[in-house]
Amino acid sequence: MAASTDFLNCYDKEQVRHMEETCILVDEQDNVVGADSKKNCHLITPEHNGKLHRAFSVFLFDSQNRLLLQQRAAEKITFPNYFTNTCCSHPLSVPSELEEADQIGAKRAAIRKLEHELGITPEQISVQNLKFLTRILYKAPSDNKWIEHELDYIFIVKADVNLKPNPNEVKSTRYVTPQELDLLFKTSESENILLTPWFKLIYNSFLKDWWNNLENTNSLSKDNKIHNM
Ligand code: DMA
Ligand code: MN
Repeated sequence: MAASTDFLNCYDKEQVRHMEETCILVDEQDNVVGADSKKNCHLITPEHNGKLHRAFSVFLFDSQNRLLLQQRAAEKITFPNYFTNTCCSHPLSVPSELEEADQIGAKRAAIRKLEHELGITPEQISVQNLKFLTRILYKAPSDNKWIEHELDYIFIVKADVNLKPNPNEVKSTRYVTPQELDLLFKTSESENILLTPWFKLIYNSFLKDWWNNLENTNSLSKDNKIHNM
């Protein structure tokens, strides 16, 4: 058995430890169908191109309506050094994060990871501050070993926060206006700036509309659809 995980030796030890977390396996309608390790959920093997699992993505806007971006740490096993939205991860297969009413399980996971990745303490953002918008389904390879295949819950939050990024997770952070983000997307190829595939999908579909309605987030209705992207 030990030999089968030897290929993980080339990665950061802390990130390899996180690969033992237990993610929630779902079908394309978001019904829970099981649980498996973060490693198995993201690994490309002869049998599986990853395994579809539940995830979340947070988009945090400050009081000037700027979006907080993070650049993933070089230590990340998937999508290292990529720029992306504020915070992403997975609810775990534990009772508190499996709870589905009001997307509370995914919200609890988001609170946990906002603190772990960015040092945003739960006193600064609570589950009540997270607004659920929609779910997207997508698949995107990171390299020839690792892949994302997720049913991703999207949350927005408006808050001014104190950041204390965890260097094992986050290389840098930056607040952007819509114009600055457009420029980042336009120049990303020529400037060799990496952007995560899920952030690209959301930028190209929903983000403008959300950004235009931040003053009245109640006008952004909660969407029961799962968008297959
Ligand atoms: C996974 O994010 C979730 C999405 C929406 C891509 P991640 O790779 O940052 O997860 P983690 O922080 O748990 O490694
Ligand atoms: Mn994932």
